[in-house]
Amino acid sequence: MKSVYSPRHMGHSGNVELVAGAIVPAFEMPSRAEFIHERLKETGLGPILAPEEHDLSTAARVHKQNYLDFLPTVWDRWTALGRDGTALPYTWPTRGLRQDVIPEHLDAQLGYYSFDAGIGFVKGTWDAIKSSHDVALTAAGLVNAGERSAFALCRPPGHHAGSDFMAGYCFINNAAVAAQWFLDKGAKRVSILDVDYHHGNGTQEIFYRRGDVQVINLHGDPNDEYPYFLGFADERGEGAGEGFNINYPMRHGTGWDRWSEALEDGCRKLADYAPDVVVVSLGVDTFEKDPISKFRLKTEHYPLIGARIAKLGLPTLFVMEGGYAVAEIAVNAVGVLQGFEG
Ligand code: SP5
Ligand code: ZN
Repeated sequence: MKSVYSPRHMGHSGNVELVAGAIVPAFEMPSRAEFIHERLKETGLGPILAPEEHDLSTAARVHKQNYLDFLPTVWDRWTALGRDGTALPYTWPTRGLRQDVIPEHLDAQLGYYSFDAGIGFVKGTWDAIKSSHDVALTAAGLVNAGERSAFALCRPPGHHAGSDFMAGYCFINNAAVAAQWFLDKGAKRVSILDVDYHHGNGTQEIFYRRGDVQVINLHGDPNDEYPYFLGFADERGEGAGEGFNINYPMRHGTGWDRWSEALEDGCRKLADYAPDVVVVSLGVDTFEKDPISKFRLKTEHYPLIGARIAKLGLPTLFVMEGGYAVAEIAVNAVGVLQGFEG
């Protein structure tokens, strides 16, 4: 399997996030992608390619233009206010506040375009976001050109980012952009299978009213877990999208037996939909030792995930999402890919 990787993710480093009342170094850090990159080389999974530049025209079909225009401005505007450190929001427009007016001040825009404080910007953040987007589309191009599969080693991840908001370490929704790109290249239907520990709320929101993208999510029950406000089993899509959004929320402590049943059911529904291509939002924060998650998958289970996805017999793009037990995520993420290869 070919992979796509860019060292430009590394400029997105040294940022902080708000966890349990404390500002701490962000769990989403450069070593995550570096460990996976090393593991790809070590295992000889296949060639590792550099991304080609892509413009944001496909991204603009799943994100709002004003949101895409905002992202590259954040760091320069933050420093123009005489600040350094990490650019983070501190106020959000909830019910009862104006949401129809796009505010002017950077602090207000940071809140307007996010729903949490897990999206810290530093100097290299926009360049990393853009490179991650390019990595996803370059890997999508490999699949479109006839490869059975490809791996987009995206960092930052994407699945919490919605049409006009960032959250949970995510800015551009790489998997959603890739799915849209496949459709624009002639695919009639695309399935997104999201196996990250957290619900892919952004992906769900983007495609909720559409029938051309099926979205299947296996994740921590929002009663227990971030993002809390979406990801319940009764969210099935609306209008043309009715029935094409499928959620498998699972409680803290879920292990392979229960999780793999959900994967099996999701894969059956995916096969029934008969998409032209599958995009896997590949998070490995389901791992028992993940520092921010509460499922109990073991290293031996990750190749089984890949093998089940391979059984679908469909062209497959793997897009990296979460996973935070830094050294082990590499073995687990590449384990999924090795299991796919058989
Ligand atoms: C892409 C992705 O996996 N994003 C995850 C964002 C999770 N943000 C909420 C983190 C809450 C951490 N709380 C656990 C405390 C650990 N001591
Ligand atoms: Zn996650």
